[in-house]
Amino acid sequence: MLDQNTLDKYNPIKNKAYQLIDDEGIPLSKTWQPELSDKQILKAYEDLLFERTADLMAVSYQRQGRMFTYPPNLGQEAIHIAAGMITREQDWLVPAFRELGAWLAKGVSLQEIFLYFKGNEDGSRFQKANRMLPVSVPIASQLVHASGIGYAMKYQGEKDTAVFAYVGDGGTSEGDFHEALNFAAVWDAPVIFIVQNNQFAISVPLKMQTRSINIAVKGIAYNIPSLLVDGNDFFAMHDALAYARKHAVSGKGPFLIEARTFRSGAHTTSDDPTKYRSKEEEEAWAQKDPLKRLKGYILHAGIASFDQEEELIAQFKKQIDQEFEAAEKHPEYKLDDVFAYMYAELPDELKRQKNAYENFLGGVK
Ligand SMILES: Cc1ncc(C[n+]2csc(CCOP(=O)(O)OP(=O)(O)O)c2C)c(N)n1
Ligand SMILES: [Mg+2]
Repeated sequence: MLDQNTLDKYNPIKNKAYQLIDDEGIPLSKTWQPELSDKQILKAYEDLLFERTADLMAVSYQRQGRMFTYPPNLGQEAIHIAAGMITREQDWLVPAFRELGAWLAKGVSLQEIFLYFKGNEDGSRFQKANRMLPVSVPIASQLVHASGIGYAMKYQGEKDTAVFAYVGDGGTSEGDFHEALNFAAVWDAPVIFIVQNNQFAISVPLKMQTRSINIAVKGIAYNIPSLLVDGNDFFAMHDALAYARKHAVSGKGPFLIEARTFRSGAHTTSDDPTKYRSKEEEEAWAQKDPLKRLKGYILHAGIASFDQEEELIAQFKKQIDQEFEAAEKHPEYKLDDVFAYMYAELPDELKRQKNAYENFLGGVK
């Protein structure tokens, strides 16, 4: 488990990422032992594999014209599975839009996720997930909500409750990021800011996003304990998040984790990354793939042999297909619903927009 000494050793100003296993999954220290049981580690691996399978299938549903859009999670799964294991029922999850495994762990169904990306707002009406906000597309806007929720939890005297708030590297250039950090720090709000630094904001590389040596140093400026972590190292992420939650719920205020990772897929299904990044860069990061590394550790530690992996993937695919088919059978929402809930009587301008849209759809409601 992380401690203050380790935090000092990894002061973000030193620009060294906290890491426990190498690219092959071999522990960097001979004396290090995971704090998780073999069973928990294997479960984490299967969750990671499930997220990857569902994510790849989501891209293929979109390619088949069965879903409008989708932001791939490929390569970032260790962050989501580790965070899912640390997040408790009573904790809040404040998402951006690229944390699939963390949403599933909170109790969101794949059917809801597919509905959302099919453009049906029922996908945001989570039936089981407790204390989770809907996906936030306006970049970084969710962070001010997260700090507000953290403040409210503290004000209401809720114990043992933290807010897990996600943002991308690009989002750290938004004013909302800085306002949220400042507010949470000043009010000791129990917020864990998880910055998924996947090296790109659509086509803008990190070096054009900031002159800071990393993103974690920005937390230090607000006097928020902050740690740069190898986001493709499941164990390092689990350790950092466990520490961050302990810190937040102890009343010491927020914590920031910069999870250094790589968006191995496209930004969304409307993007073509070959236009702005090189094969070499993609291949270098493929060596650090989180699934490959966790599998390497499991083999090295003799926990499992993976003889049944193909069967497991086939079973996952069947389950994912069933969820997608259920989303396809879900009633479509009506155009009226888009306009219905804000006003008792629709203002003229919205009447005009609704009319124009009805005409555009050729009278289809
Ligand atoms: C306020 C705002 N500006 C611009 C956009 C368009 N946009 C959508 S995603 C994105 C890039 C986000 O990059 P990052 O924060 O690194 O997250 P990532 O997509 O890499 O996970 C932009 C600019 C938006 N959704 N909201
Ligand atoms: Mg990014």
